[in-house]
Amino acid sequence: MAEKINPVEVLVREAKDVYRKQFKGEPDVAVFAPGRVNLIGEHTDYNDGFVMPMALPLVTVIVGKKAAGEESTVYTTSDFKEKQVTFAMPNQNALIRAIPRDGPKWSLYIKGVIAKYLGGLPPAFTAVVHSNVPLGGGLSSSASLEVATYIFLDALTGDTSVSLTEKALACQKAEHEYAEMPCGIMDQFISVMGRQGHALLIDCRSLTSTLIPVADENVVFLVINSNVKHELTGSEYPTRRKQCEEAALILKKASLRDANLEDIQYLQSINTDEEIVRRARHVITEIQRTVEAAEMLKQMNYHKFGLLMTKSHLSLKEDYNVSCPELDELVGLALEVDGVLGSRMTGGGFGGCTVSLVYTHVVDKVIGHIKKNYKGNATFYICKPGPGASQI
Ligand code: GAF
Repeated sequence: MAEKINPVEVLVREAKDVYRKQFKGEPDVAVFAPGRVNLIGEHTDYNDGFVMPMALPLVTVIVGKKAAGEESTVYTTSDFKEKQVTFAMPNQNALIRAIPRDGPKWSLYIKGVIAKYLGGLPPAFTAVVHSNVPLGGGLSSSASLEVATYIFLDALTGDTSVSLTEKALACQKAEHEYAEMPCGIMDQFISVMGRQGHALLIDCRSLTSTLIPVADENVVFLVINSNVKHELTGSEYPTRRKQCEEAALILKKASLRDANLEDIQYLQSINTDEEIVRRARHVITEIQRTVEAAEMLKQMNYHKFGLLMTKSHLSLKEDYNVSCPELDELVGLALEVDGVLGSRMTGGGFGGCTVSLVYTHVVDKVIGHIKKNYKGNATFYICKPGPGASQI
């Protein structure tokens, strides 16, 4: 009843078939980069806090090869109106390595990464992009496209000089400047650094991370796509970032990472805008929950881990106001089933997915219960942590 997730090899085979049709040749490079589900630590990355995502077995694949001349052509198998773009590559003589920010939105992620690539001047190429990460579903389809592009360029240039962290930062810059989304570092970082069978606790201040095994067959993470996307994400995300910066400024802290619960009392005592106080309270408590949750996962204390997930959802709903009726409904329905240890929205919010920690033996029951009662049309993914991006 859950979606069947095709292995990377199948996606690569499909992408190669499309390439042969589109470009009448044989691609000689194939790469993939995963989407992610964030288990806990939401809206904390741009506050220098902790996050704990895992890489998904849902991935973006790019196949292709170098092309003669100075123009690259990319074809996407995703269901977009404009499926193919051709654009001039930056050339040796260009003072600034910029590519015009035009064309369909999906192409901006690719152009942005070419512009921010750190491994030398990339050659022109032809490529096919093929992905099974649901678009706009809060599972980082865009970061997986950026990171896949970066790894694809590495394969073309042969560069090995750039660290994984620098690659993630370059992809984040691409998203800031080309997609104009002021995201944190979580999505690009996990797509680059993910490890099979592990969640990753990321310290978004020091950009260091700790792998935590998730290998117990008795539990699974069930990702449920609400299949709704409210158009608020674009405008509300930068607003949340500004509100957090405002709270930190009032508290004279470098970021909310440095604040604690006493600071919330202080904000209240000086009559700070009530919304700002709630935003700060979410971030401060979420950072604490994430650190505690990492410890619980290490100890395989799923009961406490699940409770922290559910608390995280409530905080995102009540204090951060980034949930929506569909996500609340999915979390509520999941928690009605015995054997569901915790449930929360995941990603930026206003639609997209929830993630629930579920005993393996009840997962079909949870899916059945939600199919029967959810007012919308949900999609289900039973997810084990997959590997980070690489060439195949
Ligand atoms: C989006 C952003 F891209 C991430 O950086 C992160 O802030 C997330 O929303 C919320 O936790 O996915």
